[in-house]
Amino acid sequence: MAFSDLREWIEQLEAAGELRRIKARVDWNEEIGAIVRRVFDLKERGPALLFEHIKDYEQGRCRRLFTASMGNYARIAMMLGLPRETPVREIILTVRSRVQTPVPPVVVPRGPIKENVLRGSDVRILDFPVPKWHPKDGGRYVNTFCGIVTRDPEEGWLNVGLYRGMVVGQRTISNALLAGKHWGIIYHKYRVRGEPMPVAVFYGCDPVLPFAACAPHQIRAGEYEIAGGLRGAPVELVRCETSDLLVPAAAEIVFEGVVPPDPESYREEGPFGEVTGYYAGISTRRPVIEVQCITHRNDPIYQGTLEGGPINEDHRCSSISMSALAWEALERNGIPGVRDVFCPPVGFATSIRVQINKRYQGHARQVAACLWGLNALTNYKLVTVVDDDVDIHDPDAMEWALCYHVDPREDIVVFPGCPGSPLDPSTDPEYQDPVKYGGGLWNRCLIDATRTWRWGPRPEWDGKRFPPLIELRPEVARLVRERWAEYGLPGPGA
Ligand SMILES: Cc1cc2nc3c(=O)[nH]c(=O)nc-3n(C[C@H](O)[C@H](O)[C@H](O)COP(=O)(O)O)c2cc1C
Ligand SMILES: [Mn+2]
Repeated sequence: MAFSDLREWIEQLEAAGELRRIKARVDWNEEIGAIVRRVFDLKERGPALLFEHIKDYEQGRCRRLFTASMGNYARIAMMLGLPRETPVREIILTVRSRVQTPVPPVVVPRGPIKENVLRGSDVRILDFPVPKWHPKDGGRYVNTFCGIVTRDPEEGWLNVGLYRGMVVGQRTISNALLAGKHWGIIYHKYRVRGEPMPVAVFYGCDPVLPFAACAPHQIRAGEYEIAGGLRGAPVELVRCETSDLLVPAAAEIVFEGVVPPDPESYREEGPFGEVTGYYAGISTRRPVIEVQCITHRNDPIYQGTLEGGPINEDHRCSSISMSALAWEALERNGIPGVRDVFCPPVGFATSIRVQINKRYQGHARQVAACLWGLNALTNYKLVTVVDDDVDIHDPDAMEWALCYHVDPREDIVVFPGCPGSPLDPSTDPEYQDPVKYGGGLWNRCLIDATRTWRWGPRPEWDGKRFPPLIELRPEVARLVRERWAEYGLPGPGA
């Protein structure tokens, strides 16, 4: 089930008909971004992409760019070693259970990542085919689908996160290094000591690694262990050349460097076409990675991704991870009757649907209160709760429940003043100010689309709380199913 490296993953995708090699010459400047946008818009039908002929990179150190491999649920199932047709609910349950059994990484003496070691003037970020993804991006974003490794200087644990970063010089990347994220917490400790923070960025490996790196798992010393759990085998790591950080032994490319503590070193970053489908922010001075050493495999494959909306590949990752996280939290906190949990693959799990076997009138509010109390500060803005006969993966069924189970005055509850995402353009720009609020500020909303218990059972409703649901008599349903072909109607007849 575990993929030893990116190349094995690409091979498997190709064998399954899930990959397209683009041999036509394409421009890194907006053309690749535009192609990926169209491919994500194909939704489940969009393939993974390997660009093999990129303008200005025909002869260079790195000729190829891989992207979009998480662009449908079939490939996320493949990543986990599940059949491609696995229902989304099963994928979520698999991630949920595997995350609970982390597997520690192993350190190995060498790996293909050390095939080439570059220092000094050989260190040139733009030797790699980094796209300008969107027309109004402030520059070429090199860190989009990678793993950024840092180590807590006090406690010693390694963090791997996925954070955007823009090329601002031949050896310099300016980063959205936010205080609340794990590398932000670690960076703060280095700054207090007045020391540079060692950092390593890896590109191209078993896809469970970036998948784990972009979810807010709370286990400290986490993402390598979580990735090990997801793949059912330890991740093999090697030591960096310039620090004691550890990176995947079979990664395609690694940038090693430091983030200086001094705000004088900060450089302008942004704007960036973001996860919301809108450009985020004006250009802001932010901490930089100064790259000191590059290691890479022979004929390396660079990996990146396009943000934007409505759906992109990391939305799919978040949809699975954040559903799994929420489901686990609801049950751990003893909330009864949770039957299904799903964040549609739009945005950063901004909307979540929960299906319950309703036990009491306040049940949906209890679900929402639990989700809003979690550390997932920038997720779950909109919570919709339905009864256990409404399929949360079926948009029509959801709409039906919204239409007829919701009294807007009673069942829509706004919980104001919560932490939220500073990227959300529907909130007052004032509320998006991370300096003032320590992050964004959200008014969150619960739609309780379960059938209400405000009034009691009634005799004309067969003693139930709601009028009788129109359902077929089982024997008639069976008869019609059996005679369907005889009627000459299309489809299997349910
Ligand atoms: C393509 C992509 C870009 C991202 N960029 C950023 C970013 O610039 N800054 C940030 O704080 N989080 C960013 N995230 C979200 C983080 O990956 C996510 O919050 C993750 O949980 C952070 O890891 P941590 O919990 O170890 O800090 C991005 C996610 C993806 C998929
Ligand atoms: Mn982390």
